[in-house]
Amino acid sequence: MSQTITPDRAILLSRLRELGDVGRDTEGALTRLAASDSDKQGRDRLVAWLRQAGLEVRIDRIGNVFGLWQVASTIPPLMMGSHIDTVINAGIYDGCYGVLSALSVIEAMRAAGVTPDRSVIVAAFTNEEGVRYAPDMMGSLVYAGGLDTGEALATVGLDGTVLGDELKRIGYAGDMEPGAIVPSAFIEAHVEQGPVLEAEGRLMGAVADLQGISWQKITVHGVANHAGTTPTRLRTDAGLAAAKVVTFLRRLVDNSDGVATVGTMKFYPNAINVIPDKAEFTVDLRDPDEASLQAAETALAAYLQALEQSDGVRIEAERLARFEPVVFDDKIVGMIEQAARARGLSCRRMTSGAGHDAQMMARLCPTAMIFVPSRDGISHNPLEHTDDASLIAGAQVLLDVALGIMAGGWGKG
Ligand code: HGY
Ligand code: MN
Ligand code: MN
Repeated sequence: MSQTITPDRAILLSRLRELGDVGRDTEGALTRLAASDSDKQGRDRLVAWLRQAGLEVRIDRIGNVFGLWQVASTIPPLMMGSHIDTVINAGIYDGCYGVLSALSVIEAMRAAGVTPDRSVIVAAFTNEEGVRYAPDMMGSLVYAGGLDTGEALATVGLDGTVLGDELKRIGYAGDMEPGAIVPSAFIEAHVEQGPVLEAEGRLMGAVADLQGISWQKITVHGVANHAGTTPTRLRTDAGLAAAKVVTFLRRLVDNSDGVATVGTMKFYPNAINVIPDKAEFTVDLRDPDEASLQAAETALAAYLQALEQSDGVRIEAERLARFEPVVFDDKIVGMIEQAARARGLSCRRMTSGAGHDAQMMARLCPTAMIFVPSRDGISHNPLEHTDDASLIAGAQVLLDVALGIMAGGWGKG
């Protein structure tokens, strides 16, 4: 165990807060959607820190940012990281903690004169949140070969922009081929974003697996009509049909391990005295079990069909993202548990409810995640918070695991 080497607490915490202020609007809400101006500002800040740390900065064609500590070695690099794009009105820890703790680990190693047996890389993947451009985890999905780069760059966003054009506009359309560097291992530190660790009084999570994700966009077509003159029995109300789907989904998951979320909904023409002739909304289904997730998708499709009959509406469903559950590398998960316990930190194995870049990197190399507790389990919300001691402890465990991977000759082939 590395008794002497510890990440610089003050620098990690101040960078988290500094990056957390990049992209705040006049009301103080933090939003750094992928490839937006505020994402550019965040990326520029990160690149400056990477350069200050003496790392070589590379950008790949999907805009993923890498800081490389290059070491001559036949062993593939160790990569750590996450993302710095955010949802709308976000907290400051989701993603950024994983990137900045990885940077703090590299800086601590270099300051301690560590001679790594391989290159060490910090990664910040493009568009992990998928709010502006679907699917989520897009940059790491492309990096891991799960989505063609050209197809990803051609993605049209909610605002009608094209991702590739936006990456060019913000100066992050790089030339490195995604996937060019296949790591010997990838580790992502992240805030839990859920209630488990805090509820159990645990300080660290060794993430053993991650649940499956299904995103769809549903469009319901009805008939616009006068809100006052149209008798109920003569209505073809797209808004009512959409509302029925929302309550159906809640009933569907009530007695299951899965969850369902309708996070966006738009009515057209969106006027107080017009029966909506169109409703557009998204459905986010998650389940740790693939068969249950498929069953939920099938039940939803059947319900939509029945709704077309009962309500006389026409319904279209478009798939936006679909990722099966992922199991992380058992050995690295074990190393995380060991490192936590060696530091006297209570730790438990757990499933990630959220999607992460690690689930994509697991397609490329042995991968695992470290969770630190989220206060009240809140995330994707400005109230998102993790106490300083946990943030530092998680970075310490990341450092210890990174050193352990190298000391153990992991990936030597
Ligand atoms: O959707 C997710 O779980 C992640 O925050 N992108
Ligand atoms: Mn995240
Ligand atoms: Mn997130």
